[in-house]
Amino acid sequence: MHSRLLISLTLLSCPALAQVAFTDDLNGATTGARNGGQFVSGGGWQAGHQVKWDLGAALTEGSFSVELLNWNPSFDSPQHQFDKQQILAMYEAPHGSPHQADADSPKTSSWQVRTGANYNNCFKFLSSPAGFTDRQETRISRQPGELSPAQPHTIEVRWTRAGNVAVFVDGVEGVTHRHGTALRLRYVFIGTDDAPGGTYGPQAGVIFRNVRVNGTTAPVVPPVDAGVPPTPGGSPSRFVPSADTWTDPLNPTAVHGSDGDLRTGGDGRTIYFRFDVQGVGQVSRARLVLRAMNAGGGGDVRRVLDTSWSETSVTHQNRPMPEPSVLASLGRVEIDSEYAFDVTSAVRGNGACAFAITSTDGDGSGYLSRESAENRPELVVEWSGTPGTGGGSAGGGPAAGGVAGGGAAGGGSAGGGAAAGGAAGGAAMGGGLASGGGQAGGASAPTAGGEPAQRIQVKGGCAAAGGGSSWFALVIAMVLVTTRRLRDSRVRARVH
Ligand SMILES: [Ca+2]
Repeated sequence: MHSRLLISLTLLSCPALAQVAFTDDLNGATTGARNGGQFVSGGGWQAGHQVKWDLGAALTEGSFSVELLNWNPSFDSPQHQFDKQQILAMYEAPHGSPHQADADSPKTSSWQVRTGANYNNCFKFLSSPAGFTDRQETRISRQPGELSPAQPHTIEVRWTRAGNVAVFVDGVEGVTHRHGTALRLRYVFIGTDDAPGGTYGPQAGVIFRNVRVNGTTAPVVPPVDAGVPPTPGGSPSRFVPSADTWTDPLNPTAVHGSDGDLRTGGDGRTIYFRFDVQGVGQVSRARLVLRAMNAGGGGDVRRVLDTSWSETSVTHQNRPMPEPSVLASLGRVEIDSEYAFDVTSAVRGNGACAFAITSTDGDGSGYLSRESAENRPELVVEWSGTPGTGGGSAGGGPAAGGVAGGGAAGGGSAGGGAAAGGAAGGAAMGGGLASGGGQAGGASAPTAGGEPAQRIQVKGGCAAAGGGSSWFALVIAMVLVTTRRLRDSRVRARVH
């Protein structure tokens, strides 16, 4: 153990880069997002489903280790309920699926350890810094009974800036893959993978404990300070949050302002954003654009009048309370897809504005934060007229119609019938992503501004808040931008 630790420390010494360390004993609690499974007496977590961690930044060099109890990867093990079963993995992107990593554009890094009756007598190790074209797979065999399920076994993976990645079992090297470029790894998964349709379930009976990740990250994440100047040249102006965080009633004093992802859910987790809008004129439309990092209920967005809070101190106990009225809602969101809440009625001009997202969905959901290296949250403000300096966020009263309705700059009416749009969007989310295939072709349209992604307008438009139910009277706009390119079914078939 000590020799391996020494090797890791030597490997990682690089004074010019930031050190990142992550540990989780999985002893009755986890710092990761646990979805199913259970903790066992004596320490450890057993699938169920999955535990996922976000390291907050991609590691270009590092080591990962985890201890496995009750692990029997022999081909005849009763733990093998299927031909292929997931043990653990790391990904650069927030999804946990090699299928998706292969289809990413630009290509992203991953490694994965999987077992099952298909993999000779032990497990398969897969690594790739750049999708399918650079992936390597090795089936690592051991004699039946050589790995005793009654004993703890340690799986360790080390990757270097030179592009080498190696897997060890109990300190014994299984294989080293040599790639042309270094991996960039950020998200850790144990248990089920996130393949669309749930291709690989967890290996039954394995108990995970003592997860350890050490590493260095290249200085690729730009510093994020308060506010970003508006886009030169006028509308639309795009702002990243000057603050974002989330609060958790299960950890009422926890501060999550530096997290890479923001979480909500039916247990009361609440996401907060604050934007400092500058240099805009007459606002015709404002959208809160977010990248989902796991699937679940998208939630309801409300305005928060208090804009004096700090992401470094907000907790569940001292959180600012949102207004009662819902500005916009999203149904189910899918992983690694982009969504927009229409918040036009709460953005009247320059100044600070804040929002909160809650969800009653037990599954909850999560979005990337401003600390993310890319795909950060944005407030996209369409406006016309002369840029001003005054204004501020929308005052009281649901008088949104007057502001948004005129909307010369694309006022945002969905037209075409919300019912039709909603049906098309539902098909795109459920069918397109769940099947692992492309987007629903009929509903897509080119994105304004020449962005490579496709947008599917589900429903949208602007409406004044009347006296009726806020759920139906207020604006709901939703744009789904999948990052998935249309996939070649041949390539997908080869992934298996
Ligand atoms: Ca933050």
